[in-house]
Amino acid sequence: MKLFVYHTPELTPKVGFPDCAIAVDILRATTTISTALAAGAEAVQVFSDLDQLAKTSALHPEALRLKSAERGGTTVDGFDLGNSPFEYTPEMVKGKRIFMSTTNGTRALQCIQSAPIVLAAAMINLSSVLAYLQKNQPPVVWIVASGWQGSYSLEDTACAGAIAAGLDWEFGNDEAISAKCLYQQWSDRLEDLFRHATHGQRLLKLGGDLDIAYCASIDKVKVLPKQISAGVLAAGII
Ligand code: 3SL
Repeated sequence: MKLFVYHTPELTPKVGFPDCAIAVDILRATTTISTALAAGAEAVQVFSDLDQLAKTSALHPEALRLKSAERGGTTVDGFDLGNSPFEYTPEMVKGKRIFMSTTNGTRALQCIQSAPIVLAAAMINLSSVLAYLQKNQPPVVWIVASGWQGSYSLEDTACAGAIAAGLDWEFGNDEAISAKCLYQQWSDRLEDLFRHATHGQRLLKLGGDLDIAYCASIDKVKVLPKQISAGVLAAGII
């Protein structure tokens, strides 16, 4: 089994998809998607484009849909939800489909949606992702970090490293080795690391202190966000 890590969607190869591709956007999209599915959302459907989101969600029964959009860390006007995982309570999301667009995370998911297996990983569902990979042993796995508007992000790489550290697999590229080293260096201080990161700093300015603590916590939920059709993630079997 071989593990590759890519720091941004832009750095991810556009051809030759792996057996399994995993999107990571710790702050906060993949943490929020995991939270929503663990809280009983029917599915999360991701979009990079807000007009497309509006058109597709309009075809879904109104009582069973929620529209969620974040840009620059804040909720987009006119949407039901932003990107804080604390908004995705069972009372709010149970049985609903969430039509979601975020600055970077949903772009990472869209960039890998042609892979045969697509997962979303976060620290809060780390063991679920590891259990799936250990059980199914996909020969080639890519972890695609969302980064921030095309540049590297510390927190996504740390999560990629946590996955690498939990598997005894061959490394496919240097990024995978460095991600594992980063995680091992900070594994007992992940919340501190996330607060140092540029996106952590941005979220702190927006009042996201509790979000960072939650996003840094390991195994809060037992859920595996898995793509069931292009861009649609539901809770998969672990
Ligand atoms: O970039 C993203 O997709 C978001 O997760 C960013 S934020 O944490 O909601 O600001």
